[in-house]
Amino acid sequence: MKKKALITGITGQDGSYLAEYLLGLGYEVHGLVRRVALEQPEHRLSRLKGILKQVQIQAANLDSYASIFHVLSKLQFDECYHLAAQSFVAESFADGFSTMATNINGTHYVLAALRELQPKCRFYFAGSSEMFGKVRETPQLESTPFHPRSPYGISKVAGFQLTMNYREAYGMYCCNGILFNHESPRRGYEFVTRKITHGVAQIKHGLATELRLGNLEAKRDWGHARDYVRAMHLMLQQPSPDDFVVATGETHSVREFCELAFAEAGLDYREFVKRDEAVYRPAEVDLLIGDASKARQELGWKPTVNFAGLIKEMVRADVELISTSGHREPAAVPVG
Ligand code: GDR
Repeated sequence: MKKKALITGITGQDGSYLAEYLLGLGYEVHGLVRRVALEQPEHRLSRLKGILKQVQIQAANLDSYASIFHVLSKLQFDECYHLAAQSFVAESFADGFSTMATNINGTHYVLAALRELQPKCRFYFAGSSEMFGKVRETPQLESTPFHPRSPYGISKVAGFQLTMNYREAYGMYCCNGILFNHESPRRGYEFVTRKITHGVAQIKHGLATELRLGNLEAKRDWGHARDYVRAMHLMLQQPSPDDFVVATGETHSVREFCELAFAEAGLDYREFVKRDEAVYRPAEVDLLIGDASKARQELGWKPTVNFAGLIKEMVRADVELISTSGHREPAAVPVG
């Protein structure tokens, strides 16, 4: 019998890589997609274009318990990967209420509907290194206390606690991944890595003359999304549920990312990067670096792409994208 998986957020970067990975393992893959997204399939489902015929799309909205309940009452799943969220930290400062509502209630609705209808389904929650925020120790690991610095970080702490509570209160198999930043050519244009690699490609093709960025000194532990979805799957294959940090164990500044990304295109970032006060955050997370020893030991997981390899892949993909499509503007409105 084929295993059946449900992915919320299947249209996003992680959802698309995870769907491909699970299909490769022989899973039947279903994805929850908002009905409005189905009205613009070329744009909203673009990351799934290679596998659209193999995945089954279910219309539901994270803001509606009834719509989630409806999908879970029709189909039985072995595994549920809850990736859907408002995931842009800067936007969570602009509208904390909707970030909180979607991220906290959405997680609660999925957990509550699973408990009611299929408590044996294994559940993965996409926790985040943003939960560590103003870090209490370095590097950060599973036992590091949380100190979130944004409404987004707070919403992820709440989702993490809900997931833990369903595990402890109802004996459900619920896991939290604490994923550090993970990127790829499929990253949304609003995140700093893609904003930089897309900016480099535009400058290289003569379509832009500068790139406006905020805090260049922030440091992140950046891995490749394709590596990180393997860890999500591994978490749900263990004898008992647990929480795991997923990270590379290396940290680099936004400035270093710029330096390597521009150099990949034969450019010097100092000539093009301009400071933009508007993109600074009211409260910043200055330094993140993860210790994924537990995932390495207990899951047998390790990353395969390093910082330089990630940047090279992203810059080449963006330069190529503009050459082949004449693509002048990001597919999404760039904010932040
Ligand atoms: P982050 O990712 O907030 O770490 O969360 P992001 O790429 O948005 O920011 C990383 C750092 O870069 C600095 N920065 C800028 N950021 C953006 N977006 N745009 C800019 O112009 C810019 N200039 C400097 C930021 O201040 C920040 O310090 C990501 C998201 O994917 C979350 O959903 C996820 O949970 C965490 O990673 C792990």
